[in-house]
Amino acid sequence: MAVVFKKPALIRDAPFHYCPGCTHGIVHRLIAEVIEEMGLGERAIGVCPVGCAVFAYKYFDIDMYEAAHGRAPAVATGAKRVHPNNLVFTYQGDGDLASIGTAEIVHAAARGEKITAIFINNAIYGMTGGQMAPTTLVGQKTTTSPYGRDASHCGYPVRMSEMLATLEGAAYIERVSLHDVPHINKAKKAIRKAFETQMAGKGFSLVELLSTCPTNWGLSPVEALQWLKDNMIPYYPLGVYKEVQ
Ligand SMILES: Cc1ncc(C[n+]2csc(CCOP(=O)(O)OP(=O)(O)O)c2C)c(N)n1
Repeated sequence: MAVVFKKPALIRDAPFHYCPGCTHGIVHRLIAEVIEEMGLGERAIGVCPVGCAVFAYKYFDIDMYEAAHGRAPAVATGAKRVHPNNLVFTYQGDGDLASIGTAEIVHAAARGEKITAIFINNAIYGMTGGQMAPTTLVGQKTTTSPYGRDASHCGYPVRMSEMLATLEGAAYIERVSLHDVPHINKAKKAIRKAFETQMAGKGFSLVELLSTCPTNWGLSPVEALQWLKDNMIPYYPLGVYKEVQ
Protein backbone atom coordinates (compact mmCIF):
# COMPACT_ATOMS: atom_id res chain seq x y z
CA MET A 1 0.00 0.00 0.00
CA ALA A 2 1.17 3.53 -0.70
CA VAL A 3 2.14 5.53 2.36
CA VAL A 4 0.00 8.67 2.43
CA PHE A 5 0.81 9.85 5.92
CA LYS A 6 3.58 9.28 8.42
CA LYS A 7 4.99 10.91 11.49
CA PRO A 8 8.07 13.06 11.09
CA ALA A 9 11.19 11.01 11.86
CA LEU A 10 12.02 13.33 14.76
CA ILE A 11 8.72 12.78 16.60
CA ARG A 12 8.81 9.78 18.95
CA ASP A 13 6.09 7.19 19.31
CA ALA A 14 4.90 8.49 22.71
CA PRO A 15 1.21 9.48 22.50
CA PHE A 16 0.61 13.23 22.95
CA HIS A 17 -1.15 14.23 26.18
CA TYR A 18 -2.75 17.31 24.56
CA CYS A 19 -6.53 17.90 24.58
CA PRO A 20 -8.56 17.30 21.40
CA GLY A 21 -8.25 20.32 19.10
CA CYS A 22 -5.18 21.74 20.85
CA THR A 23 -2.68 23.11 18.34
CA HIS A 24 0.48 22.28 20.32
CA GLY A 25 0.71 18.96 18.43
CA ILE A 26 0.58 20.71 15.06
CA VAL A 27 3.47 22.96 16.03
CA HIS A 28 5.50 20.00 17.31
CA ARG A 29 5.05 18.39 13.94
CA LEU A 30 6.04 21.50 12.00
CA ILE A 31 9.20 21.98 14.08
CA ALA A 32 10.17 18.31 13.61
CA GLU A 33 9.58 18.50 9.85
CA VAL A 34 11.66 21.66 9.46
CA ILE A 35 14.57 20.31 11.53
CA GLU A 36 14.52 17.10 9.50
CA GLU A 37 14.35 18.96 6.18
CA MET A 38 17.27 21.18 7.22
CA GLY A 39 19.25 18.08 8.20
CA LEU A 40 19.80 19.39 11.71
CA GLY A 41 18.42 16.50 13.78
CA GLU A 42 21.82 15.72 15.29
CA ARG A 43 22.50 19.38 16.08
CA ALA A 44 19.10 20.57 17.38
CA ILE A 45 18.60 21.53 21.03
CA GLY A 46 15.11 22.47 22.26
CA VAL A 47 14.22 24.12 25.55
CA CYS A 48 10.79 23.20 26.96
CA PRO A 49 8.61 25.56 28.96
CA VAL A 50 6.40 25.11 31.97
CA GLY A 51 2.84 24.99 30.70
CA CYS A 52 0.91 22.47 28.63
CA ALA A 53 4.07 21.77 26.59
CA VAL A 54 6.07 20.89 29.70
CA PHE A 55 6.44 17.32 28.41
CA ALA A 56 7.59 18.34 24.91
CA TYR A 57 10.91 16.61 25.64
CA LYS A 58 9.05 13.29 25.55
CA TYR A 59 7.89 13.89 21.98
CA PHE A 60 10.94 15.19 20.09
CA ASP A 61 13.74 12.82 19.19
CA ILE A 62 16.36 15.54 19.65
CA ASP A 63 18.25 16.92 22.65
CA MET A 64 15.84 18.78 24.93
CA TYR A 65 16.20 20.72 28.15
CA GLU A 66 13.46 21.61 30.62
CA ALA A 67 13.56 25.20 31.92
CA ALA A 68 11.77 26.77 34.87
CA HIS A 69 8.65 28.80 34.00
CA GLY A 70 9.66 31.66 31.67
CA ARG A 71 13.37 30.99 31.84
CA ALA A 72 13.80 29.14 28.54
CA PRO A 73 15.55 32.06 26.77
CA ALA A 74 18.18 32.18 29.52
CA VAL A 75 18.77 28.41 29.28
CA ALA A 76 18.86 28.62 25.47
CA THR A 77 21.38 31.47 25.68
CA GLY A 78 23.74 29.24 27.63
CA ALA A 79 23.23 26.27 25.31
CA LYS A 80 23.84 28.34 22.18
CA ARG A 81 26.94 30.08 23.55
CA VAL A 82 28.47 26.73 24.45
CA HIS A 83 27.34 25.10 21.18
CA PRO A 84 27.38 27.95 18.62
CA ASN A 85 27.01 25.57 15.67
CA ASN A 86 23.87 23.93 17.00
CA LEU A 87 20.27 24.95 16.34
CA VAL A 88 18.85 26.12 19.68
CA PHE A 89 15.21 26.97 20.14
CA THR A 90 12.80 27.65 22.98
CA TYR A 91 9.19 26.51 22.94
CA GLN A 92 7.05 28.78 25.14
CA GLY A 93 3.42 29.59 25.86
CA ASP A 94 2.11 33.11 26.36
CA GLY A 95 1.98 32.75 30.14
CA ASP A 96 5.57 31.56 30.05
CA LEU A 97 7.00 34.02 27.51
CA ALA A 98 4.82 37.12 27.96
CA SER A 99 4.28 37.08 31.72
CA ILE A 100 6.78 35.51 34.10
CA GLY A 101 9.42 35.28 31.34
CA THR A 102 9.07 38.80 29.90
CA ALA A 103 12.45 39.92 31.19
CA GLU A 104 14.21 36.86 29.75
CA ILE A 105 12.72 37.14 26.27
CA VAL A 106 13.21 40.91 26.02
CA HIS A 107 16.84 40.77 27.03
CA ALA A 108 17.62 37.70 24.92
CA ALA A 109 16.27 39.63 21.92
CA ALA A 110 18.06 42.83 22.93
CA ARG A 111 21.34 40.94 23.24
CA GLY A 112 20.78 39.49 19.79
CA GLU A 113 21.18 35.94 21.05
CA LYS A 114 21.33 33.60 18.08
CA ILE A 115 18.41 31.51 19.29
CA THR A 116 14.85 31.03 18.03
CA ALA A 117 11.76 31.38 20.22
CA ILE A 118 8.68 29.42 19.20
CA PHE A 119 5.91 31.37 20.91
CA ILE A 120 2.53 29.66 21.33
CA ASN A 121 -0.06 32.39 21.92
CA ASN A 122 -3.38 30.82 22.93
CA ALA A 123 -4.52 33.90 24.88
CA ILE A 124 -4.79 31.96 28.15
CA TYR A 125 -2.93 29.98 30.82
CA GLY A 126 -3.80 26.50 29.62
CA MET A 127 -2.09 24.07 31.97
CA THR A 128 -3.17 25.71 35.21
CA GLY A 129 -6.87 25.91 34.39
CA GLY A 130 -7.59 28.77 32.01
CA GLN A 131 -6.57 31.89 33.92
CA MET A 132 -6.17 35.29 32.25
CA ALA A 133 -2.82 35.76 30.51
CA PRO A 134 -1.12 39.00 29.39
CA THR A 135 -2.39 38.11 25.92
CA THR A 136 -6.04 37.53 26.90
CA LEU A 137 -8.26 39.77 24.78
CA VAL A 138 -10.33 42.56 26.29
CA GLY A 139 -13.76 41.07 27.00
CA GLN A 140 -12.49 37.47 26.89
CA LYS A 141 -13.87 35.26 29.66
CA THR A 142 -11.36 33.21 31.65
CA THR A 143 -11.50 31.61 35.08
CA THR A 144 -9.98 34.78 36.60
CA SER A 145 -12.01 37.17 34.41
CA PRO A 146 -15.41 35.45 34.47
CA TYR A 147 -17.20 38.59 33.20
CA GLY A 148 -14.60 39.18 30.49
CA ARG A 149 -11.23 40.97 30.75
CA ASP A 150 -11.90 44.51 31.86
CA ALA A 151 -9.18 46.87 30.60
CA SER A 152 -9.98 49.43 33.31
CA HIS A 153 -8.34 47.26 35.96
CA CYS A 154 -6.57 44.45 34.00
CA GLY A 155 -4.98 46.63 31.34
CA TYR A 156 -4.54 45.64 27.72
CA PRO A 157 -3.15 42.53 25.99
CA VAL A 158 0.52 42.71 25.07
CA ARG A 159 1.59 42.39 21.44
CA MET A 160 4.94 40.66 21.92
CA SER A 161 5.99 40.43 18.26
CA GLU A 162 5.53 44.15 17.68
CA MET A 163 7.34 44.98 20.91
CA LEU A 164 10.31 42.68 20.31
CA ALA A 165 10.64 43.84 16.70
CA THR A 166 11.72 47.27 17.98
CA LEU A 167 14.88 45.76 19.45
CA GLU A 168 18.12 46.02 17.51
CA GLY A 169 19.16 42.42 18.28
CA ALA A 170 16.01 40.95 16.75
CA ALA A 171 16.71 39.65 13.25
CA TYR A 172 13.49 37.85 12.33
CA ILE A 173 10.04 38.17 13.91
CA GLU A 174 6.86 36.83 12.33
CA ARG A 175 3.32 36.19 13.58
CA VAL A 176 1.38 33.35 11.97
CA SER A 177 -1.85 31.49 12.70
CA LEU A 178 -2.90 27.85 12.86
CA HIS A 179 -6.63 28.20 12.12
CA ASP A 180 -6.58 26.48 8.71
CA VAL A 181 -4.29 24.47 6.43
CA PRO A 182 -2.99 27.34 4.25
CA HIS A 183 -2.00 29.22 7.40
CA ILE A 184 -0.40 26.10 8.89
CA ASN A 185 1.71 25.84 5.72
CA LYS A 186 2.72 29.49 6.17
CA ALA A 187 3.57 28.77 9.79
CA LYS A 188 5.98 26.06 8.68
CA LYS A 189 7.71 28.49 6.30
CA ALA A 190 8.04 31.02 9.13
CA ILE A 191 9.66 28.42 11.41
CA ARG A 192 12.09 27.53 8.65
CA LYS A 193 12.92 31.19 8.04
CA ALA A 194 13.54 31.73 11.75
CA PHE A 195 15.83 28.70 11.98
CA GLU A 196 17.71 29.80 8.84
CA THR A 197 18.14 33.27 10.34
CA GLN A 198 19.69 31.69 13.43
CA MET A 199 21.99 29.37 11.51
CA ALA A 200 23.15 32.31 9.35
CA GLY A 201 24.22 34.01 12.59
CA LYS A 202 22.01 37.06 12.04
CA GLY A 203 20.58 37.34 15.54
CA PHE A 204 17.49 36.59 17.57
CA SER A 205 14.43 35.13 15.86
CA LEU A 206 10.88 34.48 17.02
CA VAL A 207 7.75 33.00 15.47
CA GLU A 208 4.49 33.75 17.27
CA LEU A 209 1.81 31.16 16.46
CA LEU A 210 -1.80 32.11 17.21
CA SER A 211 -3.12 28.90 18.76
CA THR A 212 -6.26 27.40 20.27
CA CYS A 213 -7.18 26.11 23.71
CA PRO A 214 -10.65 24.59 23.16
CA THR A 215 -10.80 23.12 26.68
CA ASN A 216 -10.23 26.39 28.51
CA TRP A 217 -12.02 28.55 25.95
CA GLY A 218 -15.07 26.31 26.46
CA LEU A 219 -15.44 25.67 22.73
CA SER A 220 -15.36 22.66 20.43
CA PRO A 221 -12.16 22.24 18.38
CA VAL A 222 -13.89 23.60 15.25
CA GLU A 223 -15.47 26.54 17.12
CA ALA A 224 -12.08 27.33 18.62
CA LEU A 225 -10.45 27.64 15.19
CA GLN A 226 -13.20 30.04 14.13
CA TRP A 227 -12.88 32.02 17.38
CA LEU A 228 -9.15 32.39 16.79
CA LYS A 229 -9.75 33.67 13.27
CA ASP A 230 -12.55 36.08 14.23
CA ASN A 231 -11.14 37.43 17.48
CA MET A 232 -7.39 36.96 17.73
CA ILE A 233 -6.24 37.92 14.24
CA PRO A 234 -7.87 41.39 14.34
CA TYR A 235 -5.96 42.22 17.54
CA TYR A 236 -2.80 40.29 16.63
CA PRO A 237 -2.27 40.99 12.91
CA LEU A 238 -0.33 38.37 10.99
CA GLY A 239 2.88 39.21 9.18
CA VAL A 240 6.62 39.72 9.30
CA TYR A 241 7.52 42.36 11.88
CA LYS A 242 11.29 42.27 11.44
CA GLU A 243 13.58 40.81 8.83
CA VAL A 244 17.28 41.58 8.72
CA GLN A 245 18.72 40.74 5.31
C1 LIG B 1 7.44 30.17 38.98
C2 LIG B 1 6.11 29.57 38.58
N1 LIG B 1 4.99 30.32 38.65
C3 LIG B 1 3.81 29.79 38.30
C4 LIG B 1 3.72 28.50 37.90
C5 LIG B 1 2.38 27.91 37.53
N2 LIG B 1 2.17 27.75 36.11
C6 LIG B 1 2.43 26.58 35.50
S1 LIG B 1 2.03 26.60 33.87
C7 LIG B 1 1.49 28.20 33.98
C8 LIG B 1 0.93 28.94 32.81
C9 LIG B 1 1.02 28.22 31.52
O1 LIG B 1 0.44 28.99 30.51
P1 LIG B 1 1.13 29.20 29.11
O2 LIG B 1 2.56 29.56 29.29
O3 LIG B 1 0.30 30.19 28.36
O4 LIG B 1 1.11 27.79 28.42
P2 LIG B 1 -0.11 26.82 28.04
O5 LIG B 1 -0.29 25.93 29.25
O6 LIG B 1 -1.30 27.66 27.73
O7 LIG B 1 0.39 26.06 26.84
C10 LIG B 1 1.64 28.68 35.28
C11 LIG B 1 1.25 30.04 35.73
C12 LIG B 1 4.91 27.74 37.83
N3 LIG B 1 4.92 26.48 37.39
N4 LIG B 1 6.09 28.30 38.18
